[in-house]
Amino acid sequence: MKITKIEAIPFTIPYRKPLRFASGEVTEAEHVLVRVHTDEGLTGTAEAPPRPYTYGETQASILAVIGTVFAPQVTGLSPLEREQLRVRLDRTVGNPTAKAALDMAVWDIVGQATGLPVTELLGGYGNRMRVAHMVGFAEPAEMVAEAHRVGELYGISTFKVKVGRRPADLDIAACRALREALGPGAELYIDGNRGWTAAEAARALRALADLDLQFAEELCPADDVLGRRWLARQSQIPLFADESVPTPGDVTRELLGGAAHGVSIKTARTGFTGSHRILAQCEGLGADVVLGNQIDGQLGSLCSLAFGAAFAATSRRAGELSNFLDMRDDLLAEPLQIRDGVLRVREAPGLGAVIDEDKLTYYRTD
Ligand code: MUC
Ligand code: MG
Repeated sequence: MKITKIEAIPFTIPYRKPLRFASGEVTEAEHVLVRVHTDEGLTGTAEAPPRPYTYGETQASILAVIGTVFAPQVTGLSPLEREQLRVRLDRTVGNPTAKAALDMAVWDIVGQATGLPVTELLGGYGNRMRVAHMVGFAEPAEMVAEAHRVGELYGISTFKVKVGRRPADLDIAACRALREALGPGAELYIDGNRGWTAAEAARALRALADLDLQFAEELCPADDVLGRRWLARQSQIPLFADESVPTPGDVTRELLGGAAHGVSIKTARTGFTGSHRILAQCEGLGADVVLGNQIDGQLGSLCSLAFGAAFAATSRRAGELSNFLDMRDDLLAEPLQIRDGVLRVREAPGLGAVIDEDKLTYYRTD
């Protein structure tokens, strides 16, 4: 089987309510649908979410790099030549979500060709993930109302609280209000998206010390090399690296440099192939992991779920799999359903992603 054509289709779906965090905000999903076609009639599907404030990619840059650089390099390869695919894509630096979407679409083809779900091909550990929900910036009472709503509707009891505002007092008040409202049974952790200096983060962590937070993600920028190490040495809870670890080399630097204790693995950033490598790297170094979310739509969340459920380490914690709930609509013909705080892997071969072609026609912007 040979790859014959790559399609990169821009689409825009509005959000019900914006998601706000320290490095930016999302008001509409301006993503790119990636389709990899083969000479045997199989088509692999994935999506790339542009995050200019995290990786420098835009919708236009993803279309350009796939259309002009990656498609010519990849066309003609067999979908089984995934290491060739990786090596060819890595001739270009950066562009993580464009590369990841191609990698995942190719895995989708391999699953369809073998008649097996991607989760089974990757690791086959389980068939479900507990779901964690991200609570974006708002007044504390609104953040509590959001957590209650999501808890009641979907049975979710793990929340990632966005922090990193200045001064930190509003975030501290929000975390305190969430803990009081949700009680001791809820799992809470925070994500600063690089919003604080190490000194601000240290003060905030002291003020939050009695809230039983599970861990804290990316409180200050990766370039604050000494500050992050200083913070990690004194923190009473583990510090997780997210946007500072787009590559295995970055993971090594953050973990061995003593700036982080754990890593957020995002399939939107490292695909299935790269995410598996980073997971093995973390296990080898004895570092914790969490399955993160790049503010994915349902297709991206389906990919995260397929990966997260495939391995014991990513299944241990709740995975961030609910950002799509903020979108007004989606491209998947059969929507993802979170029940009792859990998402179940599809049993279909590959990813089990069927695109609603009418919706694609409506939301595509090319
Ligand atoms: C997250 O975990 O940080 C927000 C920015 C980004 O790069 O990802 C999201 C969620
Ligand atoms: Mg993060």
